[in-house]
Amino acid sequence: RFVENLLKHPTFLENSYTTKFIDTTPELFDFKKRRDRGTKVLTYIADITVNGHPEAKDRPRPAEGLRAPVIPAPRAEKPAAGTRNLLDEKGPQAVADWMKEQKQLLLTDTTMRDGHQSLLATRMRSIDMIKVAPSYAVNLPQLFSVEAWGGATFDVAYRFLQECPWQRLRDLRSHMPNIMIQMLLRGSNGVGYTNYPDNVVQSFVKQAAISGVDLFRVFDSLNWVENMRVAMDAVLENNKLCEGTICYTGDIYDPNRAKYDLNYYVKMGKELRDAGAHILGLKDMAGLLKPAQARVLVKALKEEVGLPIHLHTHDTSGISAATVLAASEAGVDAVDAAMDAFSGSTSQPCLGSIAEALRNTDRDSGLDVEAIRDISRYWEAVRGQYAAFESGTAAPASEVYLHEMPGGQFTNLKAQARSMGLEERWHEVAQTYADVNLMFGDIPKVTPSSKVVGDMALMMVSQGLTRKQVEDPTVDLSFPDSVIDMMRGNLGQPKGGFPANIIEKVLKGDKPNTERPGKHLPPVDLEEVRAKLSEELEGFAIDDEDLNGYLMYPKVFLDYMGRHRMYGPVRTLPTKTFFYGMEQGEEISAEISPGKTLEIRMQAISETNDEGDVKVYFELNGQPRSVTVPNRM
Ligand code: PYR
Repeated sequence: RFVENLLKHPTFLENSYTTKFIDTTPELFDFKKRRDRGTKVLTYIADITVNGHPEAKDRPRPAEGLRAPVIPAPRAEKPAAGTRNLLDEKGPQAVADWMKEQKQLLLTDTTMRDGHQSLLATRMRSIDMIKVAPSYAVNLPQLFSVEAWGGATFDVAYRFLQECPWQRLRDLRSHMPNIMIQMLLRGSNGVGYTNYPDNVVQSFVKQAAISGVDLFRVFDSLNWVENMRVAMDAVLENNKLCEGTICYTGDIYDPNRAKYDLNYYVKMGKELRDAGAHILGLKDMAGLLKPAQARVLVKALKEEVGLPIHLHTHDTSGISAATVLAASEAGVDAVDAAMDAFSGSTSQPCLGSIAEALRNTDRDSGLDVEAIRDISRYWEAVRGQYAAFESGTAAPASEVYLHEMPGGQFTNLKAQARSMGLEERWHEVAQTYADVNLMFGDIPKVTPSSKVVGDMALMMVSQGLTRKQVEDPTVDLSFPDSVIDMMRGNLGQPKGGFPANIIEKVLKGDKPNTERPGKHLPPVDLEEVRAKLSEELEGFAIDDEDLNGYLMYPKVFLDYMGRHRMYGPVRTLPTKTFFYGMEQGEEISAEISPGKTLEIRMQAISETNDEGDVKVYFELNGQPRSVTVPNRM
């Protein structure tokens, strides 16, 4: 009865238990028998069918009669050699040299990382990516890279999708062996929101390289190169491509934002080159880079830094394709775009349209535009299944030039505002976000600094505070933890530091650390952590992927493991089943491991009994099975 007891326990219902909780709650263990994976998966389906998925149940549902995603037919017999082959055969410097020799504009597809991070709150499941990966390999081998890992996808996989992010990476790697897989790495913040000890960052990068990342886009949320070196060195040590990245903010033409002038970016570009970057990334995370400025900036960076340049932007304003085309004319080497169905709005500009715009010009991407459309049709049907996570942003918005929120944060912050009852006051949140930025000294805003600005803005709007009041030394305030942490120097330093008045107010006289945060963090004893974790998980063998996942997000990882023990490999379920359960008479199949497929038919659901339980009847591979779950509705 372990599962039933656990399902009923109030802490489980809050989705906040860990395996420690299981250890310290022995009443759950009066049923010890190990259950098979089939039963675990049926338990999950039964629970979601009866009670709904907590993330999806009060949100819009997918349209009735939604067409199933169709995997595009192969257009060649086997995958042609691509950038991954070049990297493996000749090494990272050869890829960078090759980039500079190309006439065509190289394109990265971001659909599997930033596309859904920016449009669907990062909720895309691995199965939807892995199914189409072979089509990329065969039909679009000329893609420069596929951004498919890192950023927010890492913790969201564990936290909300009940799947292992490392397994996603390995599966994509094996299904798409010829195209480079690219990840977004937040420098010393890894794929988290805080600075990690140097050896944790090094260990994470090494594991990511082993599991399948070829190109690491490394940035720092305050554009502090000093805080990027550990991560960049680790990439170089693992013989992978290091894309040292500038985060673009402000406007190089705006005299009021003179801090972020052309010289600022050129200087940073040179620092990154000198730190060993193979490629210079230009990450316009909010979509602020305007076409004319892109032309000037790209030209200057190309001439003065000398590295190939890879541009990333967002279409929140609606004019990012113009920026991309201007950058292309100025000689940018590679740009990010998202497959048509996952482009526009807070995501990247449209890959198919960029390829079309350049067709028959000297920068023709060489991609098969029909293959792009095939794949985009697949993504269109996939996107429809995630209606619950759409933000409802209906039109481009020039307001982005006021608030400067990153595309990956915009929809999350809006959801946070909604949950605090501030949805109707969104434009106030936007203005306050801009005020907070200036109050903090005008900083780049990208994970995690963007979260700090967002936390402060939401606090000010909800408490009716103005910038003047916050800055007033006579007004006593308690600041969000993230603000205190940043002012202590734990995310590093922006150009010129944080303003003295705000440090004084937030830290109440304490002195901040202005050195690199990692310098003061002692190394973690990795083997000791592994042994303790294994003990906590009752002897479960902790491999390097699990260890690195735990080091990034200890509690999130333990919660994931606890649920995994109960629900088994639910990542193999179709997306509709994962979020909505099954209907009576419906049949699905799930390949839980290579060659082992569960054929599941849902037969019936009983009435709720006196104990509040419901019995759900299935056929599993032809055999009748039933599962009892509590009715919590
Ligand atoms: C991330 O770090 O997740 C961004 O998308 C910037």
